[in-house]
Amino acid sequence: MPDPILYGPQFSTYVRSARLALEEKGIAYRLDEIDIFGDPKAKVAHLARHPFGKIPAFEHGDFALYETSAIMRYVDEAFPGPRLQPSDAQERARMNQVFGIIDCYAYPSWTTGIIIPRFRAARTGVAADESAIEEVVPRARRCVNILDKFLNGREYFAGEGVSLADLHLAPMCFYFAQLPEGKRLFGHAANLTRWWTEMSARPSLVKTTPALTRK
Ligand SMILES: N[C@@H](CCC(=O)N[C@@H](CS)C(=O)NCC(=O)O)C(=O)O
Repeated sequence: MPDPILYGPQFSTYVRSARLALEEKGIAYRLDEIDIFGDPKAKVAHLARHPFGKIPAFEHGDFALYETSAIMRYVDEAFPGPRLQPSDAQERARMNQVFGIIDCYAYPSWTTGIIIPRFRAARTGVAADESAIEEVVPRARRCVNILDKFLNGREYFAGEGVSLADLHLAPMCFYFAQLPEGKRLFGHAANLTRWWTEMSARPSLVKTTPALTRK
């Protein structure tokens, strides 16, 4: 079987989540940084891999997959290496719950509501819509507080070691913790701050640090 291929630019949080699973398992893979944001032809061609036009997409031989959580679970289950999902049913349920929180509540508030407008403003020089950002802050705060509570008295979100939940959340924290809103909210979340400090030092995170940083 050939090495798996992950499609998507390195700066994408979802692409990085899938990469982190591959890195933590110690799997050789190829990252194909298709430019769906800058190249209209690449965007159209990508629809053959992902009918919703999102990133990442994944291939392992003739097996093709999209949706980050499915890719991460497949990577954990199909390859040797450290297990990234707890065997205990309740711990695994907690991991799955954190996935739901990330995808349904944290991504829309942190990433769509704050990270993307702030980074776009830094790149283009056009001011962000501050009132739109302020409006989303309470939802972003709720996510921070809930995730912080989950880490009360424990090192990782689920199980004894790092799990897919930690690896899915970390890429978003990389961007959010650089921004004024993220700094402010993380300032009231000691568990999440401690967790993020430890996660950001892991070799898999260091190796996949996005080239895109805020000017
Ligand atoms: N449900 C998808 C969401 C992936 C997603 O939203 N990816 C973003 C980048 S981080 C994307 O493709 N954005 C491009 C767009 O929305 O056009 C998954 O879990 O993989």
